[in-house]
Amino acid sequence: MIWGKEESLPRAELDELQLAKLKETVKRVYEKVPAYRTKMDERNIKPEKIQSLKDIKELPFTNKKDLRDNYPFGLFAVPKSELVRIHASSGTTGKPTVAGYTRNDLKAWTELVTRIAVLGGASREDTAQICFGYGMFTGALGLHYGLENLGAGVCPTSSGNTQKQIMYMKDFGTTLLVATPSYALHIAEVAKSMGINPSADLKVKTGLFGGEGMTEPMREEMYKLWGSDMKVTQNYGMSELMGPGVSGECLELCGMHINEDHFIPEIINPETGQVLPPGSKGELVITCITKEALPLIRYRTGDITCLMYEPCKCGRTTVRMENLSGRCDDMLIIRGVNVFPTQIEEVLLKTPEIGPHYEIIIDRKNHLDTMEIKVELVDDTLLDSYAKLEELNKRIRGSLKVVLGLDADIKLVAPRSLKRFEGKARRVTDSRNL
Ligand code: DLL
Repeated sequence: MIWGKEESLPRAELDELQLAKLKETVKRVYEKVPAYRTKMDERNIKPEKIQSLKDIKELPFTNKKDLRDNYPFGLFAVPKSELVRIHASSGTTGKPTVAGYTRNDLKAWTELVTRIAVLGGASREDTAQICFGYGMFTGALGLHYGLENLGAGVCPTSSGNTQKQIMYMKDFGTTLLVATPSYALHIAEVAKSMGINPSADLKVKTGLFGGEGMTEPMREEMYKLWGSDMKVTQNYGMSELMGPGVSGECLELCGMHINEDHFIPEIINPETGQVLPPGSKGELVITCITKEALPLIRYRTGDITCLMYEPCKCGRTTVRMENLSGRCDDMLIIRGVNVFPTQIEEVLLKTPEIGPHYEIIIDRKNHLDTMEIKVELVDDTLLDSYAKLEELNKRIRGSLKVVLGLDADIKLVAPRSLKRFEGKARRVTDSRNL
């Protein structure tokens, strides 16, 4: 099933629709948002300059700093009285970034998340458990309304209290799980420690995961724990842009379909700001073309991906974004080498003796960057053999060296000894600037 007719429009029709909405949005922000008017005037761009989709590159970028400088509501294009919901993204430094929604924005958001749920194989027959934290985070309420709109039964269990989550899962016959991928793995692990085999004793057959990346080995880990017949997809979004609902994988698992009738994506070189041709990897930039409250223009997401325009077997014509390689600001520079934590994860999770939990600790000793990676053994069997542990340590180190060109100090730790996360996992500690 395809939920929205706009998901399978011929490209020419989609272009036409995008251009009309882009023109309207640019005119509106120019008239209603002083910060945009100033930026556009500085570049001598009037809304009439936008005559084709290509002209989007004339418009100024927006970034997190613009949102912070205009905290909380300065970039909003409607008066506060029009807002019916406000969310915020915590961020790690400074003020949060704030997102507001009018009644129409909420309607659109709900529809877009329903599309994402359908893409991932959800149906009205599902009993869905939302294990994202309810609160200012957009994940929980976003998925909640999208799934209700589809007609699924929604249990807002929120995050945490994992044993109780599992009790509900069992007693309610939950069939669909919404969580960050790391929390989904943790739930399965706790279930096992309670004597419950997630694939045999629970009914969860669909996982809609998002809010953080899920690499392919991590997806394999999901199949191992939750059952090989589970539909495991991930979806992407950002609070500033809307929350979940920007894009999601279909069951063909070949990238995340972007809801292009609401968002225009571009890929730029993060250093020069230059727009890159289709197929190139770079920073994702998104323009919101239907939002009433917060229509961000050319928002620099900081996320690294590439766009794929070839038709998808699922029948949708919307462009797909490759699963993220990381964020521009996730990129670690270690002894001059650019390293994304996802590259490390790919190597680790291909090693059968270790589980999906790890910690990367970067430091500087005697002016030299050091990288320590703590990885957890899957089970206790290796702990008795020093020789086997040494062999494993060497093997992981060797594989990392091949992929990263860097030497890392590997610490193998006992099963279940590393910290677990109920929301987004934080696996990297960079102590160099502390
Ligand atoms: O994480 C919105 C969301 C919630 C999307 C639930 C999907 C499901 P923020 O808290 O503002 O919003 O964080 C946005 O999270 O820029 C990415 O770096 C990261 N992120 C979100 N989804 C994915 C994903 C929500 N599927 C930031 N893969 C984004 C990789 C993701 N990273």
